[in-house]
Formats: sequence, C-alpha cells, structure tokens
Amino acid sequence: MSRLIVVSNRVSAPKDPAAGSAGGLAMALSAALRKYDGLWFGWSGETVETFKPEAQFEDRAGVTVALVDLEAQDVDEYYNGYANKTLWPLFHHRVDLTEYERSYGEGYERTNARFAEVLAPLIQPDDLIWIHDYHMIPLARDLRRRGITNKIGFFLHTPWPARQLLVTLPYHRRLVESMFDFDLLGFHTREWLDLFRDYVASEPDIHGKLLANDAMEAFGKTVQAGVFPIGIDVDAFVEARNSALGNRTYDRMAASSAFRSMIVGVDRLDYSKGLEQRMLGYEQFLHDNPEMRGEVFLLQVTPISRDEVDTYQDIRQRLDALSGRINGEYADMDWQPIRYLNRTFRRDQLAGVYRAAKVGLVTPLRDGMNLVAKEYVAAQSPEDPGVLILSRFAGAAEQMGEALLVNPFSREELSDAIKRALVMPLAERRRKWESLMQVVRDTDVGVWRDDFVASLRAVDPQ
Ligand code: ADQ
Repeated sequence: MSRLIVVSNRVSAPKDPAAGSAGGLAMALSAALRKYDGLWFGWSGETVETFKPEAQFEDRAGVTVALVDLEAQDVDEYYNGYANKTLWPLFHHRVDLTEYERSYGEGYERTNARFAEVLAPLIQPDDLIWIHDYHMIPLARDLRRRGITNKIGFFLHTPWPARQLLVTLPYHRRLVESMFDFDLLGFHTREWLDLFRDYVASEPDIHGKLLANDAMEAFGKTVQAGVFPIGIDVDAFVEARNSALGNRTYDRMAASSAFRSMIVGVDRLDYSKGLEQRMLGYEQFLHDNPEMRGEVFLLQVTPISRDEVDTYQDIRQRLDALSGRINGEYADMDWQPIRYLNRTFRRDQLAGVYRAAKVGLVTPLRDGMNLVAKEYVAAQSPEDPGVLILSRFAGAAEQMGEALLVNPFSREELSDAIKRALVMPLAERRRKWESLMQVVRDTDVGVWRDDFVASLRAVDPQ
C-alpha cells in the first residue's frame, strides 16, 4: 500500500496522545499516518539565522514527523504576513482587514519553494501527498517544478471567498492557477466549492470550463474537486465527556452555576468568530428580558491566538472592554452576567463544560466548518440535551439545519434565539439533538479523512 504524506504549516501530531489536549484532527491524521506508514511534514515553529534545506526527523507516538526551521523573515512575511494578514482575512470576507503587501506575497512564494526543496527528496514514487490549508497553496506547483508527479491533494480548512472579493488580491490568478497543479481540491461545503467554481467559470482569459462531477479545466489543466465536511472524533469526545475529569468538571460547573442556566462559547480569539457581535447579542438579551437576568450567565472561553498580529491585539482589547462594560452595567452583588476566560482547557474538561451548558452559542461571522458546534452536540447528555445556536455563516450550518440558525450580525436575532433556546421544551430539545447527533456521527473525522484519501487515490493522474 502506498504511503501517505501529510503536509501542513504546523505539525500537530501529539507527542503523547494520552495527554488529552490534542485536537481530533491531529489524532485522526496521526492514526492515518500510523496505518499508511506515512510522514507528517511542516514548519517546526522554530527560526534559524540561515535556512538549511533539510528536515529534522522525530518519532511522535509512532508517527514520523519531518520538521523544517524557517528564517525570521520567512515567518514575518509568509506566516504572519501573507497567510495571516492577507489570505485569512480575505478568505473570511474581511477586505477591510486584508493587507496587500507585495513583500508578503514574495515571502509566501519563497517559503513555499523552500518547503518544496526539502520535501521533494523525501517523496517516493507511490506516495500520496495531502497538503492542508491556505498557507501552502503554491506547494503542488513548486513540487511539480521539481519533477514530482505523484498524486497531490489539497484541503482548504477555511471558506473560499466570493470572486468579487478574491479579485482584490493582486496575483489572484497566479494563486488559483497554482491550485490546478493539485489532483484533488477539497472544501468543507458545497457553498465554498461553488464559489471556487464561479471564479473558474467567470474569470476572463483563464479559459475556464466546468466539467462533470465537479472537475474543472482552466490554464490548460484539469483538476478534480469535491465536498468533504470535516468532523470530530465522536467516540473520543463521548469518552471525554464520561471520563473522571469530564464528570468532575461537569459537577464543578453545575455547583458553581447555582441553578443558573449556563450559555457557553468556546472560540480562538479571532475576528472571524463574531465574539463582539455575540456579546452585544447577549447584552440585547439581558436588556430585552429583565426577568431572566440573574438566572443565566455566559461562559466565554477564548484563548489568545496570533497575538503577533496587530488586528488580534485590537480585538482582544475591544473584547476586554466590552465584557467589562456589560458586567459593570448588569452585574449584581451575587451575579456576574459574563465570565470571560482567556485560556485553553483539556478536551475532557471542555466536554464537561459543554455538557453543563444549556445553550451552545456558536456564532462566527464566517467559518470554514466550526468544530465547536459538533463538539457541543457530542457532549450533551441524551436525556436532557442543551440547544445549539449556530451562525448560518458557519460551514457547519450546511449540515446542521436542526440547530437554531441565526444571523450573527443581528443582535436582535441573537437575543431572540437565546430566549427561545432557554425556554425550549425537553421533547423539542431531544428531537433536535437526536437529529444533530446523527449528522455528527455520520460525518466524523475518520469518515472525512478516509473519503478524502480514497478520492485522491481514485483520481485520474494529471
Ligand atoms: P479553527 O478556526 O481553529 O479551525 P474550529 O473548527 O472551531 O476553529 O476548531 C477550534 C478547535 O479548538 C476546537 O476543537 C475547540 O475545541 C478548540 N478550542 C477552542 N477554544 C479552546 C479552549 N479554550 N481550550 C481548548 N480547546 C479549545 C479551522 C477553521 C474551521 C474548521 C477547522 C477544521 O477556521 O472553520 O472547522 O479549521 O477544519
């Protein structure tokens, strides 16, 4: 059987899977790599004075990882620059936050060429190569330039943007053209794939054609594409919920909430997650429903991320101020409406917190999929499940129509949905949960991974 080579900006294969902090994606890819005797390649997270085109190998719980160090300028221009200040905001429809610096684009191209230089000699003739995310879009092209003819797949974890916004990117054509050097392109939802197809069909002079079964032709090449909705490791999550620490956390939350209903939000600190709008919607709910004040609280768990980027420092300050203002205005001697925490938790603790929450508030302004929505559902107790409020702009909404779908830009809609979730009768909560849990189970992370690998294996080579 052919080997699988997974490539991502950061290698998240856990050193100790038993520690319980690794995400489902890291665990699922690690499991695949153990099965296919593969390799996980990516940036080590370290910088060096002068780039050396060689990888350092490590064994992480039976998975071989190959790590490359980058120069500080690469990290600035490729990672903090083009990936996180250009493509991330653009792909989340925030052209107002997108920085169009030419040096970032040059750093992105240079660093991907460096990855190709190190990776190419590690590839054996039958290997399947699976590249992840917007950091590494040109990598297939750079590998092809080095004579690599293996099947190469790409999976985009973010949304794909509307053509009208994508064309604000200088060199957008070069970026899309490099995607035609993959054999298979994977997106979370039909909507993201359709937006990509719209670009191919409408952009002048690229001679784009839409073919049967989501294949496409442009730039004189063809590529196959497909929808592969990512999921969570459901069994691991249910186990985490039932673990000793999961139960202890649940008991602790139940005791500390003193019969108040908990609403939970769990998100990286990122402007795409709609955290300000969420707090404003919750404030609206407190305003609209004076009789329910004191009976609920919002636990917002938000670890700091990408703090080297100015926009992230700005939003952090705004959230500190907003949560402080709402607490100042509404809190009572024995009640605080928002508990806002900037920290991470282990998966079993998170599962306990989710289970104790009557409402899961997942309201990104735009999100590739959103795994918190699925984790919240998987952690609920079947006898007395909580209610998921989900943004219609999360990729997850395409599968999870039984959630209370909301427009996160509207504080009134958020307020109404919170009220409805809190008073929803048990029979309706159960019915909704059963149908959502079925979806979460049917499309778990193993199904996602195996579907993608099988589709890549089956694709006709370029
Ligand atoms: P993210 O933007 O990181 O991922 P998401 O899918 O919600 O978003 O995954 C976040 C993960 O981090 C979840 O597993 C969650 O449990 C964990 N997490 C968040 N806060 C935490 C905390 N305080 N402590 C511990 N864990 C915490 C990107 C895309 C998404 C897409 C995923 C997978 O932006 O749209 O769903 O990749 O493709």
